[in-house]
Amino acid sequence: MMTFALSKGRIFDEALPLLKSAGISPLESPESSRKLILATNRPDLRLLIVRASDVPTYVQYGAADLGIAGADVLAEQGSEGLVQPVDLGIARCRMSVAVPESLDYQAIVQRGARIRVATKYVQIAKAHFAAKGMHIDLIKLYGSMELAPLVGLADVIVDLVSTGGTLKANGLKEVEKISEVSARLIINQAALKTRPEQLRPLMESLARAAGRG
Ligand code: PRT
Ligand code: MG
Repeated sequence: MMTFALSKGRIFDEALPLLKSAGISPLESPESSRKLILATNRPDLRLLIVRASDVPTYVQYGAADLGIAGADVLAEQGSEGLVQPVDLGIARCRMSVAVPESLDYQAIVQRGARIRVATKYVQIAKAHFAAKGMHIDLIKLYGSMELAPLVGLADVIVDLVSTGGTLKANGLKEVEKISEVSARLIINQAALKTRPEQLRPLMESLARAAGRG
């Protein structure tokens, strides 16, 4: 049996066509079912539905053999014990710095002022501002980062942007792109070593489905 971890919402929705072209169909949808383990048309493959940020953990500990995780999650949490053989090219967005429309970010950078940064991505933000030689105070949030600058909790945020609609709706602007983000296939390194005959064909058919085989 192979166990495949993924999150519902955008990752599941965009992974579904790839799974289909790799010959995998879940027997139920995670949106309509409350089950967290979903059977598929393949008796040797089941899906685990977990939080997006928990996918690497399930795969690292071997509770799942493989999974799909955003590059943002992997960069933030590390990827020890994982191989990342395929960029699936789905759930694309970018990690960016954003500030209120009225704020002159470049002037603040040039002045070398200390800024307050609100984000869910503490490690990514630390590395980004350290590389720029900027001194920051980090405020860890778990969501709705866009609110923080509007109420004086922070000067800037680090968050994912895709259409830019959320920033715009909240009077914010993107001032720096930190990285491009897309979802990756991740596989437990030990499982791939001990059961290559099981995991490699699945990995290869997903790579082909993603146009990367
Ligand atoms: O919701 P939960 O706490 O369970 O976890 P999650 O929010 O991490 O999960 P989910 O399903 O929302 O996101 C899963 C993955 O999708 C992320 O880890 C990213 O790799 C990827 N992804 C792609 C995105 C976006 N695009 C995205 N736009 N994740 C989040 N967003 C959010 C962003 O944080 C911001 O609030 O959408 C908003 C911006 O969107 P635009 O279109 O208004 O710019
Ligand atoms: Mg979310």
